Amino acid sequence: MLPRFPEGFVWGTATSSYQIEGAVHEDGRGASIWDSFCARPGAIRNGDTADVACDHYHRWPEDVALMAGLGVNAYRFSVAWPRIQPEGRGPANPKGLDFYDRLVDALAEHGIAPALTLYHWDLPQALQDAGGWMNRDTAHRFAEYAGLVADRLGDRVPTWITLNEPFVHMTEGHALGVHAPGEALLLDALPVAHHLLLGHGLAVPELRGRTSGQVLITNNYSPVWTATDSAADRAAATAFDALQNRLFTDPVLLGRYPDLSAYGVDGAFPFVQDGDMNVIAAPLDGLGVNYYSPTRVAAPNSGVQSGGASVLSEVEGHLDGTGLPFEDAPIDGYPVTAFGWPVVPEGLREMLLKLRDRYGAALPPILVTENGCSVRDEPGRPDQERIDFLDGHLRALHQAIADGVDVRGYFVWSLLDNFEWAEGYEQRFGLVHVDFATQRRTPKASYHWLRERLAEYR
Ligand code: GCO
Repeated sequence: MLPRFPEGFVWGTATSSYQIEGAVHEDGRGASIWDSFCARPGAIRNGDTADVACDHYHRWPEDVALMAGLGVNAYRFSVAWPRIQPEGRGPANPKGLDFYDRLVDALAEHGIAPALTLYHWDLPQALQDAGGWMNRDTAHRFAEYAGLVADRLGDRVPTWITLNEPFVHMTEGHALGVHAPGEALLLDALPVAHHLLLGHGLAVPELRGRTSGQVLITNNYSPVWTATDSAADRAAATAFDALQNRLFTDPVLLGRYPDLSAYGVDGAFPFVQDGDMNVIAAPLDGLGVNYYSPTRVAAPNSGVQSGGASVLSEVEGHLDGTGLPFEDAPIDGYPVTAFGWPVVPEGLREMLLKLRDRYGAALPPILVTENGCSVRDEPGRPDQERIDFLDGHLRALHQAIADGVDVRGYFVWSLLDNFEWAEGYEQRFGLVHVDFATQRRTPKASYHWLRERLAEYR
């Protein structure tokens, strides 16, 4: 048995449009930066694309039935901007909105509350061609898009998440180039951070005018550990923490950027215009926390190496020679996922306590909007690693709540095995196995384990 969670706790699963929908040319959908990135030779492992993915665009009734069978009371999904505005601007494509309209109504029939993410990285290619998030105008295009979606769905969606993980989108997509749009700008990508935040801030009033639902932003948070207790390593950890955990949180909760002097950024960014920070700090109803693993860093050129695993493993090779004020120091002594990420349930509690202590009264209620693990799933072999992962993290979450952190819900990443970005279909995060050759869905042992736990709460 798991410990009892507060009355009314939200239990959900999470997905994203590009990772599950497929149907990339259907019903007027325009090209996204991920369609373009997948076409780059060598960009995606095994040359995989999300042209079909989980074929959720056609199989969504079956997937809603899987959620209902699991017993969740919420479902976090994202809307594909290129389905709503194929060129990123102008009137909405009715067929694009119709898809999400049907999905939202089907969820309601099963008592499943939608948690809608407006942007999970699939920018219309036409906007990228006009500069993408390096172009300040994209922030205004995002606000327009948010209004069109809320016009149609505002009456039936109680939870709105503007952006998913802008930190990952900025760093992996624009600084290192290992995600779409494949820009390797390093610190010249900082305008992307500001324009993503500005888009968030401009979208909030567009939502407020069209929905009574709660509005959040979602970041992925990682407690930052040091390789040693040296002053140099502690400075490296402070610098990395400013990037990963503060760059997209301080502005929205405190109205100011964190200290980025370790990155040679002194004073105000030249691309910040008067009034921007007030727009970005539009009051929120909640903060979305994605948690996977802690990060351990050392001072550059410290030579600290170990046989351990790292959440930075996917980009480690791209960090060399960047002149960044930190380097990756792998973590030893913990089980690791198939992705090579250390499994540290206590890190979730540590991060939630850090957020509580760092932001105090400025911290709104929290939704854990993603938590899960990749497992080398084999048909017929129970995914006990995922059961252990979920059990451990839910116990750590329960302890954080007992410590006084106001957490309202938890979403498992992910309902389905899906397209894991540059890793293609190599990494399986689903509670439900997907045979991508046949699209057959098979609930895993973890699906049944979670179903039983949720039944205990009813
Ligand atoms: C992220 C994204 C998800 C990933 C998941 C596993 O956090 O990177 O929100 O799209 O698939 O986190 O990496």
